[in-house]
Amino acid sequence: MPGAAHTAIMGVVNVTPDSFSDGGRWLDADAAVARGQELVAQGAELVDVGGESTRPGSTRPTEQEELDRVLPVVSALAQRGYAVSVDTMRAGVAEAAVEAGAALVNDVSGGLGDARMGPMIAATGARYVVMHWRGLLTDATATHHYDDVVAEVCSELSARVDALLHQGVATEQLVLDPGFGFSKDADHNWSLLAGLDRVVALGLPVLVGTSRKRFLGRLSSRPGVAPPGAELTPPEQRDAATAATSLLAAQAGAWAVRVHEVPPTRDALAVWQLTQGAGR
Ligand code: PMM
Repeated sequence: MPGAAHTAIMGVVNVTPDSFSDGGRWLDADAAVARGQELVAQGAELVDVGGESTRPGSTRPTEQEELDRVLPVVSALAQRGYAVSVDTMRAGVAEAAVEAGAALVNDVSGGLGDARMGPMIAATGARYVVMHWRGLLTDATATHHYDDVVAEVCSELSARVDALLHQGVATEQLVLDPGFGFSKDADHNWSLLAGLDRVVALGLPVLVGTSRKRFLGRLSSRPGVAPPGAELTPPEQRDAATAATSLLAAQAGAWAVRVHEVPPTRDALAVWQLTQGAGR
C-alpha cells in the first residue's frame, strides 16, 4: 500500500523507583520483562529499558545498581528476539547491555555524561541515540535561553555528531533526538515540535520522546483557559496528548517515537497511515 514513511514505536520500561511517569511499577525484573512483552504485543517495535531516572532531584544509582536493574531485563527481552535499547549515560552499562543483546544505546547525555561512551560505541558498532540536553554542561535545573530553539538544537546536535564521528563512530550508527523537556520549557518544546522537520533535515534518523512530559500536562489552545499556574494533569492522563504529538512527529518524518503507553499512539499513527493509502 502506498503510504507515509514508517515511524516505529519505542515502548518504555523504566526499571527505576522514581521515574516521573512509571517509577516503581516495573522495578521487579519479571514485571519489567512482562511489561516489555506487553508493549511489543501492543505494537512496539523497540523496547527501551532504563535503570536511571533523569527526573530533577533524583539520586543517581551506582553503576552496579543500574546494571542490576537493566541487565536481566535486557537479556530476557533480547533472548525473546525483541529489539531492545538501553537508556543509559554510562558506557559500562551500555557495553554490558550490548553484550546481553541490546541493539541500540539511548544516551540522554549525547555522550557528554561519560567520556568512554563514544569509543565504546565505535568499538561495538551498536546503534546510538544522541539526545540534546544542556544539563550536563551546566546545572541540570538551570533555565535555558534560546534565540531560536530549533536552530540551536540542530547546531548543538551536529557538534555532538562531529565529535562522535571523530571518535570513530560511523554515521549509520547514529540516531538524533532533540530532547523534549530536557533544558527546555513548554514554549521551547512547542517550537521544537513545530520545527521538527528541520531536525529531520539534518539527514539522520530522528527519535522523538514527548510521552507524558510536563508540557503536555497543561494544555489549552485558548489563552487564559489554562493559565501558567493551573494544575497539571497527572502523567497517566497525558496519553491522548502524547498520541497527538507523536503523530505530528511522524508527519514531520520521525524515525521512531518513544512512548509509555503504546495503543493510543499506535492507533493515531494507523489513522494517518490509512488515510495515506485511501481515496487514490
Ligand atoms: N526522555 C526520558 C528518558 N529517556 N530518551 C530519549 N532518547 N528521548 C527522550 O525524550 C527521553 C529519553 C524521560 O522520560 P521518562 O523518564 O518518563 O522515560
